[in-house]
Amino acid sequence: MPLANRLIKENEAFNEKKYPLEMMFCEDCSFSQLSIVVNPEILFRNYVYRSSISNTFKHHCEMLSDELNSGIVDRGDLVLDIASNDGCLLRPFKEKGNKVLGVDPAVNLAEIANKSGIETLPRFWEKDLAKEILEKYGPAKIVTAFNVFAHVDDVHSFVDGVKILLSKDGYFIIEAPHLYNLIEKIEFDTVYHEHLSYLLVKPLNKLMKEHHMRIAKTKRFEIHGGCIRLYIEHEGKENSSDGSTQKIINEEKEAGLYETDVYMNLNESVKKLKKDLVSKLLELKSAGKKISAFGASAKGNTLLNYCGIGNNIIDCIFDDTPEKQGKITPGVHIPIINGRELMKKRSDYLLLLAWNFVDEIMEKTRNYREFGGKYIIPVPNLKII
Ligand code: JHZ
Repeated sequence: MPLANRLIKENEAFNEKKYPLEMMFCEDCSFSQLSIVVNPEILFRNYVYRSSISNTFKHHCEMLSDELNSGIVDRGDLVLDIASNDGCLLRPFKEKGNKVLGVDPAVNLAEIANKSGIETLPRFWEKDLAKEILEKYGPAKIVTAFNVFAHVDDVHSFVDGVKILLSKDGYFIIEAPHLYNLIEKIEFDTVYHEHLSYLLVKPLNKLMKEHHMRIAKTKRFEIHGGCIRLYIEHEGKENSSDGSTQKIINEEKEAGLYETDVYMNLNESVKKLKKDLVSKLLELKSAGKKISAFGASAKGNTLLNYCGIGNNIIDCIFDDTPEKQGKITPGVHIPIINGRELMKKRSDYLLLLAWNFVDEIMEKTRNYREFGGKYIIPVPNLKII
């Protein structure tokens, strides 16, 4: 498979690099990981994904800042976000008077964030950086790691870095896709080289214990296809556990996620999804329908490449991200164009490659719908609206 976020120019298509993509499951600790690690310098130094494009995600971040500013963080406390992207998560904290600092290896995104007033260091998270920040800014009351923990190869060193910077009474808050949802909703397309780990609470609980930290609370959210948010504290802190973590571990066990069978069954569901989707698209195409897609998401590129859906079926992909427009997708080479062009292209069907934002996208493309446009939702089961 090619790299999911490696969008290219037409003239770069001839020497595209591909890598094996295999998900492995550990029968001892129930941790799932990819079999290979692509150099993070290649994946993350220049990053095309912008968190702020989605209003749903912006709102999600505002809710977190409201929650933490009602009794946990005070004005002037430091909130540090790892993989802070364009500053989307930190912005509402800054507006409430918290001190904020972002860390993100993507030089292009750090520049955007800095220009918009969110101080951001263009660095990978590591222990030495934690020490530097501690010296310059003091301890952080909150360290957030949203949609990044699954991207990390050495999770031990990542947690060690957080321990250095996190104040004694602070929270380290991880939010990441939950393997529970991936299996339940056949979200196989969220498997790509950036996502090295597929997370369950049980192995994370073990990891935190090894580092003398405790998952005090765990919440589940619908965003991005379903994720877990962990509130982690130092073991020495007054215990604020509320039982939610054990409850979710029990749910994972009941769903059979600590056994191999569900993973083997997933293989069969994915093959069926591919067969149903491809035959529907071919049927529409032979009936003379014009099909485009919406959202040049990373997961969309797993879906398109695995199903072999190319430019012969999908004319173009609409996307509001300036960094993505004018490029072609990896592997199957479909052109990405500005979402504003949607009405001009007169498509009959839109394949939603960002099915996790179906409500927001349908709302934003109301005109298309009112003119009779239809949507194809590929995951978990083919649905046409
Ligand atoms: P979206 C990203 O995955 C990358 P992706 C990353 N690896 C990760 O872990 C997950 O997020 C959580 C566009 N769009 O969010 C924007 C519009 O154009 O599903 C994106 O290109 N207009 C860090 O890439 C794409 O769709 C809109 O109104 O799979 C959505 O990508 C909306 C809502 C989206 O994540």
